[in-house]
Amino acid sequence: MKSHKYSITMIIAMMILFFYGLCAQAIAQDECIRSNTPIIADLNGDCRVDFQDFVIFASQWLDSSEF
Ligand SMILES: [Ca+2]
Repeated sequence: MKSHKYSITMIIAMMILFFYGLCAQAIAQDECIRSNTPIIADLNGDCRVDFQDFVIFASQWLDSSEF
């Protein structure tokens, strides 16, 4: 019989952590919008720090106004 790499308990725990993360992110985004408090790493101003912000960061990596 083939053994499973992950137990069902581990899979359920990972799912709970994933959905907890989604809820925490939604709460933080609501607080950002409600209080109009910017998040430093939120480069496009949508109250979420995600891959879109990373793309902006990476596209300007090593850019300089000195040249
Ligand atoms: Ca953003």
